Amino acid sequence: FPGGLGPQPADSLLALIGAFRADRRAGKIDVGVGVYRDPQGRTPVLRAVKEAERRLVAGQETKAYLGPEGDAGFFEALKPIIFGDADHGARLVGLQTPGGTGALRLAAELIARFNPQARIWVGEPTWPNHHPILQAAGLEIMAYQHFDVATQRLTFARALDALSRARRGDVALLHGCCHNPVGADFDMTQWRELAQLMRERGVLPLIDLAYQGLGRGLDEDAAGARILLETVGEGLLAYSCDKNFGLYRERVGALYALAGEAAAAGVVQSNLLALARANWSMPPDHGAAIVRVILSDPALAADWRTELAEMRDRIRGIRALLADADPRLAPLRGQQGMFSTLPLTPQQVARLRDERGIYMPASGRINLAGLTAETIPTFVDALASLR
Ligand code: PLP
Ligand code: TYF
Repeated sequence: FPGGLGPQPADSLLALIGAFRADRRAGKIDVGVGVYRDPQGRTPVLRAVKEAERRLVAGQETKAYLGPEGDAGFFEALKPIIFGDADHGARLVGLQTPGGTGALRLAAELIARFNPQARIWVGEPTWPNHHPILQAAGLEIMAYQHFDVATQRLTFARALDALSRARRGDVALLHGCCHNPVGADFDMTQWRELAQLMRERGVLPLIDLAYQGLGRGLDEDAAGARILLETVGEGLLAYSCDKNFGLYRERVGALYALAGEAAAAGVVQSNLLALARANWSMPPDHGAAIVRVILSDPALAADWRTELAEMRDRIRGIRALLADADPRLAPLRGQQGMFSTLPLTPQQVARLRDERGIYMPASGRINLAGLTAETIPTFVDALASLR
């Protein structure tokens, strides 16, 4: 191999999976990698998913290629969930992708194609994979502060300030809901203000919607994305079904592109298909087929919504218990989704792991679904012991 290769750091979140498994202490607590867990600590396959899989095994007649766009029925079936009543007609195009990650990567490559000078504005902190994905496509990242961990407050003025410095043709990456890693979402007034500013400045939204339904509800969690697309009139939306359908390893996602006019949408679509072919040719089928089967059967879809609501309610319950247990954790009540980031130093995070068997990334991010009513007192006590 050429000598230019240097070793690369492991993914800090995925590395926690192995470290936690290797720990033999009873009572260890995993608030690391972001998968939903039930009160028994399991990440179960949803009932509707099991049933859809049964139907697929029994009824699927071919495994022949589908094409770079993937499962068109899946792509269509998600539209009302994501976009609600809005009918964008031929202005809305896109394709199935390998997870939300694949959608983000394709979006970044599309941006680099249509505007090589585009800079992408990213609120910090953000999901650790955002930077490498965007950089891999050659985009220049413009970072600004989204949230202050010490005070647990959104720094909305900084977002407005950043976007008012954006150039026409720049892009803003925004978490649609359940911000990873800080749990702090914009309210509707803030979404409208951001959307208006982006419209005025000619800044294109790239919305990362990876947790729809795990915050306040399916429609509520898409409200910000809908406002942005409605107001700006154009945008990209990278979607993941891996959390809200519990399909993680099946890699189920989609990229939606809303163009100003149908003719432009057609050109965008041909570029997306070309980019997909050059990356993965076609996305994996199984997970998207599961989602299509669920959403095209009202009874299965209703059962999925029920289980999704159970997951959401459990996470909200954990937030309330933590907020009640210690006044310093009170801000967590108003945050959304699986994650919050606690104001801990990497040394304190290491102490929690070594002394108490509590696992989280060095950033202090916690996955609230890793806690239960039974483990919360232990967890809160361990936090208190640090001070
Ligand atoms: N975006 C965010 C904010 C995420 O947390 C994740 C998590 O994995 C993704 C995108 C990617 O989702 P997927 O696992 O479907 O690739
Ligand atoms: O942030 C998380 O924990 C989830 C899961 O490379 C994840 O988004 C973490 C790292 C990664 C892929 C998925």
